[in-house]
Amino acid sequence: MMTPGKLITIEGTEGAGKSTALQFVQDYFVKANQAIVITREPGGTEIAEEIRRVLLYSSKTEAMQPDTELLLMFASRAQHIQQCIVPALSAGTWVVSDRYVDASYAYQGGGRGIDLHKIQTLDQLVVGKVYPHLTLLLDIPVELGVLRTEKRGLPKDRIEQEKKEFFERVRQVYLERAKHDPGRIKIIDASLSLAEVQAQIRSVLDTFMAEKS
Ligand code: T5A
Repeated sequence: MMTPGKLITIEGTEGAGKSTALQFVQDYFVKANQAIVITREPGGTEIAEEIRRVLLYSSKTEAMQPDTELLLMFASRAQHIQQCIVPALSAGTWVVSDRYVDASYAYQGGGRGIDLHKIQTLDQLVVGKVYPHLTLLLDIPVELGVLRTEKRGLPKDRIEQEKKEFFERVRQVYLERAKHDPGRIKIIDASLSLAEVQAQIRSVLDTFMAEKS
């Protein structure tokens, strides 16, 4: 019987360097001859990407309600899991996702202040057992992350326009989740130089690969 693939997720606050880390992780697995699918949330399939556009770039002037945001995140996740993640894992392919369910706890729970039980209910309903085997949490002081995104000079999406306090709460929830699940969530100090960040990621992946083989 085919050995199911592993699900690896990358998380962090804005400008922590997830996209940059993702490229490194992809190169790592190519060198290791490990077949992977790279994906992201919200998004990752055609329909989930449509939901992403509503979530991040809707041009409507009315404010999106926190519950709407939460449900759309999980709607896009349901599509992503069933259309992309589960088929890949079942075929023995590893999946690396730029954000996943921890982001809903951090952003909708921490940032927006939505009750934890609501998120847990959706988590059980939508994610169930399709939980990451490994999560790289790129941790960075909020101000430094913002500075990095500003340097990049791209327009801000709806969530990126939130205040510093919002992202402080997001960061705290991520760190709390890492504290409660240290076996899965590995904190990477993302405030360091690119080479140092990559060295930390390599070390975590080396350990993960050794444990899985
Ligand atoms: N969301 C998502 C929720 O609210 N709930 C959910 O459930 C989910 C799944 C998605 C948004 O949706 C929210 C969270 C987000 O707000 P996204 O596509 O994940 O958005 O994008 P962002 O989080 O906004 O990510 P960014 O693209 O802004 O930042 P990255 O990818 O973390 O950062 P990156 O790699 O582009 O790096 C930023 C800059 O820093 C430089 C890079 O070159 C780049 O210019 N950099 C470094 N500079 C110095 N030293 C280093 N070590 C560096 N690493 C990178």
